[in-house]
Amino acid sequence: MNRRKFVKKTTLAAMTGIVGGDIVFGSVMPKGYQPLSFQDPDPFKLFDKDSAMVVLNDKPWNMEAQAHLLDDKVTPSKYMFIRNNGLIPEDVDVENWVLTVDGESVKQIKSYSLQDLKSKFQHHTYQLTLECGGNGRSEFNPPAKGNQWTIGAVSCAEWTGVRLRDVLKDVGIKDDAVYLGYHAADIHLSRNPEKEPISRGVPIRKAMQDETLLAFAMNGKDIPLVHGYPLRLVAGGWPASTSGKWINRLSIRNIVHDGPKMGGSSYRVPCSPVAPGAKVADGDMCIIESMPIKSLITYPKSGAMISEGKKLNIRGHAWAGELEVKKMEYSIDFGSTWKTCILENPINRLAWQHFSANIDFPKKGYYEIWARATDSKGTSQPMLLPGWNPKGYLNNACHRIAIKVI
Ligand SMILES: Nc1nc2c(c(=O)[nH]1)N[C@H]1C(S)=C(S)[C@@H](COP(=O)(O)O)O[C@H]1N2
Ligand SMILES: [Mo]
Repeated sequence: MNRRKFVKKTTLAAMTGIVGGDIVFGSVMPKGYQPLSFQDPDPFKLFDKDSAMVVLNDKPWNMEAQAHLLDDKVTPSKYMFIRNNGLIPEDVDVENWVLTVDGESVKQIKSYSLQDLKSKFQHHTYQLTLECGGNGRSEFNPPAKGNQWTIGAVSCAEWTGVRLRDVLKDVGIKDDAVYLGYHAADIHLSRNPEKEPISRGVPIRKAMQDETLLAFAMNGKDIPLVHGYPLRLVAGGWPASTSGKWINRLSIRNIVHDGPKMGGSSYRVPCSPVAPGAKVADGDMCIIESMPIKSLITYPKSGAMISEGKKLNIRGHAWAGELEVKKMEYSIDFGSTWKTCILENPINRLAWQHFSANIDFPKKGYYEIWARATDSKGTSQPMLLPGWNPKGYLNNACHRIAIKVI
């Protein structure tokens, strides 16, 4: 965020929030003066995040959770990862926000105000898993450039909005439509208004699913600015890069959308496996669609100690992109043997599923708990790293935590 502009528009009350206390002599502070703590703002206060979140980058802002922070069934905003490709929009004028639907494959160009969208179409609420395609990137070798996400770039919040399908039906879509591309109000790092930081999208078949929303609320409130206020596309189960934030234009394309970050090695992986470090030709790269089967132990925190003779109750979540999770297992012997966990059904399609298990340890000492999910097609998580790819996407290796029995 441009700090100058941010400061100019900030009221004394909001400043108090950012400096983390009452500005005692605030009333005599020169107009336009920038308090020192603004020059290096506390990102946790700035975005209302828990201070145990981990900042990976500040230009643009990127922040991830730790496994134990994701213990809630529905992820609260304070534990939700932030992934920005550019700068957060500075002047969000909700009253005059317009969504335009255009492109080669619309019957006519149509525009909607937020009020139009909210009043014209039925509202729907779903819990939807959003995982960054690069979650887990930090483990690949040779290393991949980009944010070094460990395991915390995933969330499952409750989103409310209108079905994209209902809006597209109202606009009128031609038979040759193949892809939807989003355009948004965020700002390119260069501040060149001609450039978009990112403009991705989904095939029409994904756009038409019940759960694909144009959302205006998250967890029952306005979407926080950093997560896409006032309007966000939400396509659960797909790389979260397809869930465009701050949406002001949708293009219905008669070709695969070709916006920034649709081509090259962005959000694409080799169509068939390659050796680590291999160079892959553009034509041999495929766009990531449904995310792979994955799970996370969210309780206890890695490093926990328990007394000998006591059972340990573990819990967490598992998700499988477009599919359902069918089986959840854990191992305390480095994957030699596996035991079944209790696994709940999803509250709706594309929501993560909760698991738990009650574990007995044979004696004092160091253990690791490994968790492994299997999807409805029978595909299980790999125990260690899956296939290497140039940008380090889709690491769905088993999550592991360390435990000491004392
Ligand atoms: N307009 C816009 N939408 C965006 C992005 C962005 O930079 N700009 N980042 C995408 C990526 S790569 C991810 S992983 C998710 C992150 O969503 P979150 O920050 O709300 O967790 O938003 C996606 N939507
Ligand atoms: Mo992402």
